[in-house]
Amino acid sequence: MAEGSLMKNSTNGDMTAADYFATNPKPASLDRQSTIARAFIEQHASEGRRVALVTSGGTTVPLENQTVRFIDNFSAGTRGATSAEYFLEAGYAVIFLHRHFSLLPYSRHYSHSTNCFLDFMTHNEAGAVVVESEYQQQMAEVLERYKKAKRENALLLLPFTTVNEYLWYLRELAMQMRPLGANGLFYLAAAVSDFFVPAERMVEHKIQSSEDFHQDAMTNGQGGRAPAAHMDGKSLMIDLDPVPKFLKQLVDAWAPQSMIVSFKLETDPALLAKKARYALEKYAHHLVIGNMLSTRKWEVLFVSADGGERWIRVPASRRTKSITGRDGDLWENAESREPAIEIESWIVPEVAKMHSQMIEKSRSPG
Ligand code: PAZ
Repeated sequence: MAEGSLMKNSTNGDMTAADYFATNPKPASLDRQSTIARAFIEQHASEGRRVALVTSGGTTVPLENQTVRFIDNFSAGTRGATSAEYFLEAGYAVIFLHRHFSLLPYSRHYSHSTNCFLDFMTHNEAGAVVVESEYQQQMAEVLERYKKAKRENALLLLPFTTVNEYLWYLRELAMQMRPLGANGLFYLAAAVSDFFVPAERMVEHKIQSSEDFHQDAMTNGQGGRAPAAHMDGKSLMIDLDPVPKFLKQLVDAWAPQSMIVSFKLETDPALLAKKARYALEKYAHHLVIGNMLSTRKWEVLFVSADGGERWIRVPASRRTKSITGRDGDLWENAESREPAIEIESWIVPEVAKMHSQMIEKSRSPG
């Protein structure tokens, strides 16, 4: 997460998952969305289809209850949205739990930050708006895959914004997916904050920066503990609590029969393999996919109990695709530079293969 230097990790004891849900509010939309998810899962379970829960994008950490300010992170949802398409292609039904307004499967091809979707359109001679001829074929292919997913009701989009919404949704969906048994897959690509402001420490109103309008820190908070954010002179002080480790709960209690794939993001290459191994041992799930912030679009590290460690890498010659915009400008920014091969087209079939092996094993125990 990208909380920056104001963040301070509170060390006031570990909160359990049960404490978390007892003290942080359930999202207003959860029950309605849960009913929709149940019907979706039942449909696919009855057809014997595998269901993947793909999480995508970054969670926010609101600093105020009536939220003006929040902490965010870099994730655009590229990994999740791209992977979701490849899971659909591999025959999965996909629940896409994503950050509201982050990239979505299929539409992601046209919502790139440096190319407006209108750049793909033009007027024909009769004045009707049509797709530019140079984009016709690619758009027809994407459209066909999108329509197929819709026809088969194979893609369910569920949005979250805050880390609290994410955690409530994750637990609820894990419970709903239990009847799928080994046919369920969790592919946790979202960038989830490790720190948060618990409800009891959240101030109600916008934090006032002017010393003339400082609230009394203790009276503006909700409960007995000091508010997580307050002004100290001209400085904003933020004191965040650790988010309880939900992966353990997911593996042991919420989805014990499903395949669980987590992602590990690092910026220091010396730490990546070590931290991925650590996560695998600590949570005892099936696969950790490690990636570096700067190279995540062309290399990932698979760490699993059965397969050990292995890199999947797009060859150097296929790491950049020159994308020329309509006005001839070349996208040079590293974030917008897209490899000629989407690495998710290799990641997802590998994950699906491991999932097949796991399902096979679950059918013939011992
Ligand atoms: O969304 P994106 O494509 O820009 O980035 C993907 C990612 C780096 C967030 C994902 O691959 C990942 O590593 N997620 C887990 C992050 C973490 O909590 O360690």
